[in-house]
Amino acid sequence: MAITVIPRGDVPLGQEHEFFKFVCPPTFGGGPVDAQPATIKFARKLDVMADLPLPAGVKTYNGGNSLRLWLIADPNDSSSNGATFPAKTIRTKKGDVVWVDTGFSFNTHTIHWHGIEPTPMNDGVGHTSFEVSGNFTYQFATNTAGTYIYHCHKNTVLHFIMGLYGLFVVDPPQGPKFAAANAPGAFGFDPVNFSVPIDVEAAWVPGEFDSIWNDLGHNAFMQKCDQNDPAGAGTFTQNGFLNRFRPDIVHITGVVSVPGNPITDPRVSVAAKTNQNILVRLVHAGYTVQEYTLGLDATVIGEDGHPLGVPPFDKYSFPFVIPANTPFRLTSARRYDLLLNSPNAGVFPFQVKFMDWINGTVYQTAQTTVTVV
Ligand SMILES: [Cu+2]
Repeated sequence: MAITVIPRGDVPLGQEHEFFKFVCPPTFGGGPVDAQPATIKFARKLDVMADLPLPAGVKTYNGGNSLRLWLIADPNDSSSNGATFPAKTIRTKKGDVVWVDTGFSFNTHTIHWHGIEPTPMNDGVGHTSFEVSGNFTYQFATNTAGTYIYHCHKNTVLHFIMGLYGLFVVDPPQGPKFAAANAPGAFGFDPVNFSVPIDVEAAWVPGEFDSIWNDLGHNAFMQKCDQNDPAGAGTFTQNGFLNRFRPDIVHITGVVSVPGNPITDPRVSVAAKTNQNILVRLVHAGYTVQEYTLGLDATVIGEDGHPLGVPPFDKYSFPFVIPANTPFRLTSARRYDLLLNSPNAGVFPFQVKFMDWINGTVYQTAQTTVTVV
């Protein structure tokens, strides 16, 4: 398949300064900036290369049977190098001060803590702070219970799609068997702590690959970084095709979908009993518009890392119900915390349509199920 290289547009005269922040992030490393005592510590390592085998019936654009991924590993986990896709979930409690000792063994990278809102020095957005070479200890507080993601933010469109991301969960103070929620009269709601108990927890993280991108190097199409000519044409992102995203392989939580076959892998399909509280953390990890349809009523109790209707913001939001079989959509990096509870046994389908973000073309559809017995 021929790839059309898209020429970079000219920077309009007089607007050069608006692009200055995208010029040449410096590199930096070391311990935490303005260190505070940590209440919890993690370690992560970037990037570990691994091949994701493709199931029968799925191939790359040139007939390959696997995708080369760049992964975030946990160096303290000896199983399979600690490298998984998506990366291992980081889990803290509301009120924690978190240190993440991060080592970068290849190229430069960052980790962006999406939605957690650390200080700029700790937020891993290279173009507003620095890219890390060697190692850096990120430090931040997790003050709001909810669902987040962490991901590399260097040459972001490419490094994200190549696999450099994972889930980040902030539990309410009572711990991981609870979700922050405002649900009077339902789900075993605790009006003192504004929480509900969780019997079964799952994560649906639908994402996409454009397998043509799989052949690219870490710095593909990045600017040439001439510090002495910050407004020169060569200093901006170069001609390329990272703005031409045509996903040909899709997955839910790292399990590649075979078109027409619902995913049965227990990392994705959900099993519960009648009247149990099921919390599904639905995380959009791609660049399409994703349209979801679930065969059960779902109460959205949290959105983009914020519990709905929970003080101190209870005046401004409230949980809402998405009725069964009603399509709903999310866009890149958005998250819904879905609370399910079925009084009836059954196998309930969940479907994701991956749609072009400009013209709505459906590239693929992935399915899995919630089985209630
Ligand atoms: Cu990276």
